[in-house]
Order: sequence, then C-alpha cells, then structure tokens
Amino acid sequence: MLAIRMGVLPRHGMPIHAVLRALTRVKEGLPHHLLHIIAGSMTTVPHPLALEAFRMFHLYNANDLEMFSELRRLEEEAVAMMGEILRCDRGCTGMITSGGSEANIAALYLAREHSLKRVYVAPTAHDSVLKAAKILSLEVVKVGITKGYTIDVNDLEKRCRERGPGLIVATMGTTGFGTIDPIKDIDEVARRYGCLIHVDAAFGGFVAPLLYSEPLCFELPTVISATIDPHKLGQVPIPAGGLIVRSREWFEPLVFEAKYMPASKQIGLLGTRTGGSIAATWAMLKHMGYEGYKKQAEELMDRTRSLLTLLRQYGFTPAAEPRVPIICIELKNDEYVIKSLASKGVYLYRCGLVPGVRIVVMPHASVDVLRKVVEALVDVAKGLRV
Ligand code: 0PR
Repeated sequence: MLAIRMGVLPRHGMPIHAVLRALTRVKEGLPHHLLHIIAGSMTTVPHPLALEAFRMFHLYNANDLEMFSELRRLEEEAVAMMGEILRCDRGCTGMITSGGSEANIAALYLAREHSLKRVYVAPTAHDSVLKAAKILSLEVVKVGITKGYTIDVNDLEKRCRERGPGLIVATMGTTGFGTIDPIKDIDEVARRYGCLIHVDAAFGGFVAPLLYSEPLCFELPTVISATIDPHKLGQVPIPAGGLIVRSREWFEPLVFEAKYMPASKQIGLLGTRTGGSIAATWAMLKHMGYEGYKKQAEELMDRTRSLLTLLRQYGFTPAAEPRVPIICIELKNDEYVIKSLASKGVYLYRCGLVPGVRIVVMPHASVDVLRKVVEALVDVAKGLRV
C-alpha cells in the first residue's frame, strides 16, 4: 500500500459546488474593478467580445504552427494591425506574448542575438527591461532623465559616445509618470552612434500614436522593435502583450527548433501558449478599428485633463505633465496614503521613482470614479497634515 501523507490536496475530490463556493469566497475578498475604485492599475474590464473570442480559442496551442496554422495567420494579422497603429506600413512581423514583460525580454534577446549586447536604460523604463538585461547578461548603461521625467538626450548622447553601439529603450508612456521619451531626438543619437531603439509602448501604444502627429515609432529608421499590450488599453483579457518587429530577419532568432512538433519549430520564449490571447486581440482590433481606439484615447485624455484640473484645485501637483492617461501626484508618505486609501476601497499604486501615488485613467475609471478618488485623496491628505 502506498503511504501518502495528504496536506491540502483532498484525498477524494470535492464536489464542483463546494469548489466553486470556496473560490467565490476568495473572489469576494478581492477588490473588483466595477465595485471598488481601482484607479492605479493598468488592468480594466475586458470587452465581452474579447472574452468570447478568448473562450472560443483558449484550447488551441498557438505554438503548434502546423495543426493550428490558422492561429498563426490570425496572429500575423493582429500583429500587422498593431504595427499599423505603431506606424509600420509594411514588413513588420512579431507575435502576441503573455504581456509587456515577455515582449521586452524577447526584444532585448533579439538585440543580443543580432550582436547588440549593451542596453541603454533610463530609470523611468519599466522594471522588466532591467529584468531582461539581467536574464540575458547584457551590459546596462544607465541614462539620465530630465526634470520632466523623460530621457535626457544630451546625457544619452554622451553615454553612447563613451560606450558605443547598443539598444536604446525608449518608453512611449512611462509606467510611473505617463510621459513619452523624445523618440525623434533619440533616433538622431542612435543613427550617429550605431544604436537601434526598442520602443516600450506597452501602455502608450493604444494612445499616443492615435493622438500625436510627431514621429513616435516605426517611421523612425532606428526603431527596430516595439512592445504594445492589448491587455492594457486594448480591452483584451490577461494574458496578452504584443511584440512588433521591423523585419522577418530581425525576428528570426525567436523561431526555435522543436523537433517533436509537427512544424519542427516554435516561436517565442514560451512553449505552449493559448490561442485565446491571439483571437481576443484580433477580435478587438477588428471591432474597434483605428477610429474606435482613437476615440477611446481621446476620451481617456479628456478625463485625465479634467482630473488634473480637479487635483490642482485641491493643491495636488503632478510630478510631470502626462501625455498618456497616467498621473503621478508627489506625496511624501506614499505607503501610508496607499494603505489609507485602500481601507476606503480606493486602490492606487505608487509612482515608483519618486514618493507619490499613481492614478491610471483606464476605460472603467469614469468621471464619477475619478471624483471619488480625489475626495478620498483630499481626506487622507488632511490626516497627513495633522
Ligand atoms: N512596460 C511598461 C511601460 C509597463 O508599464 C508595464 C507594466 C510593462 C512593460 C510590463 O507589462 P506586463 O505587466 O504585462 O508584463 N506595468 C504595469 C503597471 O506598473 C504592470 C501591472 C499591471 C502591475 C497591473 C500591477 C497591475 O495590477 O501597472
């Protein structure tokens, strides 16, 4: 007789209703986007169409490139649509990833495989960039930022001159401040010193190129890859990120041999990956179209501007002028503020680089919700002054 010591695994299975009851209890303990005030996270309630598309395709492994080759076709079309948003008019390829971190890791891996073993990173870049550099043993060159929380191009130029060719990570929509790095100026520096640029538009990709006419991404010759996340402002359920790459040749190192697979190859850093993310992303891009996402971006920025006005009326100043719907309000005791707000059912994040709280104006954050955020902030800040 096999002697098995049981811990949390039930010896005999629980009935479905009991399992669901237990899960419901856990779920009820979590803040909900529509019942609470989640105004600091980059997640939002997915569109019902995206959920339906995810459900339809979640069973299929997108990395079986032969049996489910139609999924790769959908993926390539989704990538082409996001490429168009990022101003790549032809030739771009890429893939749907699990999120921005995987896309950034894959982008830095591609650079390394194409002999760029050095990465220029500003402190405003997302943590996943340093994570990627660590995993890939890349040399990290830290780049300074301006008072407006964007890359300091003069400092970048100095560092490129000193260190030589590498991959520069520019952010279109910084995680903590909602700022956009001066990508056009960075492109000029990159050209002068033999560098290429990865644009992290994980958050800002569904906003900035739809609102601003300045060169921001693939229309600049040194931009080689970009991250854009459908599970942030694409209204697609988690997990869905996007890696867009300028050419098939640059993407090639992400095609790995997998002898046991019918196609003898797999793409990306993962193995099995759900077709659900691809279908959900494809569905939303087709449903929203360029104008749909543009309208969403305009509405979110309108709300962001009204929120800024309200915050300023109450004496809160943003750390930087946001260009995508993220606001950082500098506040000294941010840990206390975040905890006090959470006890009132208002969930914000810290800005990260400076002490302060971050508000993200996601589609579910209505004007009414944002007014409540300000009221709660005013209340908590009163306590701070005592
Ligand atoms: N690049 C940028 C500019 C980001 O802001 C993020 C995520 C990433 C890459 C990485 O994306 P994934 O998280 O999809 O891998 N920034 C989010 C944020 O700071 C991450 C997040 C999302 C954290 C939801 C908490 C949360 O509830 O908000």
